[in-house]
Amino acid sequence: MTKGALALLIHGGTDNWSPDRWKARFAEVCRDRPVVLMPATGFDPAEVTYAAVWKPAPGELAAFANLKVIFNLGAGVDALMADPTLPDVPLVRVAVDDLTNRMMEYVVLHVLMHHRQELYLRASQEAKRWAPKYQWPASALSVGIMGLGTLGMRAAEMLRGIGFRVVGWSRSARQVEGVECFAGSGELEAFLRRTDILVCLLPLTPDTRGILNRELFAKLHRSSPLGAPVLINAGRGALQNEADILACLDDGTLGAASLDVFVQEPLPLSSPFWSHPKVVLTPHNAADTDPDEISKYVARQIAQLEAGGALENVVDRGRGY
Ligand code: NDP
Ligand code: OXD
Repeated sequence: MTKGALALLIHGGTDNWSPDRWKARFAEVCRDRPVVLMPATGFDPAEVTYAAVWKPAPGELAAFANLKVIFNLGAGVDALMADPTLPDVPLVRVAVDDLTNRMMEYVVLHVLMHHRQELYLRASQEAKRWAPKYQWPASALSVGIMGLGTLGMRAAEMLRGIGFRVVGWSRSARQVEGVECFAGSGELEAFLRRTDILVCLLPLTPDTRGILNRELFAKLHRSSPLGAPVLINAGRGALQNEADILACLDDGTLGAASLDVFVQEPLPLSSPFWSHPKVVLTPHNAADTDPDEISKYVARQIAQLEAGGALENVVDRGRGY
């Protein structure tokens, strides 16, 4: 008996979202079932039991009447949650070491970049200026991680290993060795007061949209060797109020920012972020989703489910992540 088809719906645009590459990978790891790259003709949508997706168009998934599971090919499910016609079947997100470690690399790179005064040093080199400044140790700074989930936990562990003081904030209370943990809106201010470098790894939900704003930046710790607190956002662009970030960089409420995500992506050419001297900008590539790793992860979960096991990393739709 032919197994139910897996439909691939990928609207990404960048290199690692090449639909043909994903199709080739899935055809290899799901040899026992048809893999259909959408849009396609000449097949019956009722034969689709699994969908593997990245930013499908709203309504696209509703065409599959016998869908059993949706596999989001990234960690963040905000684009899917915005689709009011999203079929009411389990929605699985990515949580794999490959992606987690890529994000850890990004966070460590950017925390170290600000800690080691790289913006100042590159500007000095540009100006051929030999002007060393005192370099404090990592233990002089406290890194605050918003979102102590799969990605935040790994980053926290690594930063602690380097010697930074690490504090974390999540929705529910957590206990992490060596990390001072805060939870919920009631403890947000206490968390911010202890934070010199703020790393945002939150999912985008109705509760977190716009959370990175002036009111929040004003509560960050202000008397570290950095002079002013630093923001690093690799969560989602809509977590941040971009006008507030620019104004806070300009008036010194923030000392610098590393931004991987933006309200509008690709970032419009007219954005002041492109040339802002206090901004280190990357094009939403903090942690790429690797087709080899993720297709294997999806195929493993399907095999597990069909053998009577449970799905892993199922999104709680009530929470939105
Ligand atoms: P997880 O679901 O594992 O973790 C989310 C964390 O955020 C949890 O600790 C959760 O709290 C916390 N959280 C959620 N809502 C709130 C809230 N209202 N108040 C306080 N804390 C909250 O997600 P991941 O770590 O896997 O991924 C995080 C995000 O990173 C993704 O959603 C995505 O947007 C982004 N991302 C960006 C990438 C990039 O390349 N820039 C790549 C991959 C992901 P609790 O522990 O209590 O549940
Ligand atoms: C993700 C992303 O959510 O790539 O995985 O942003």
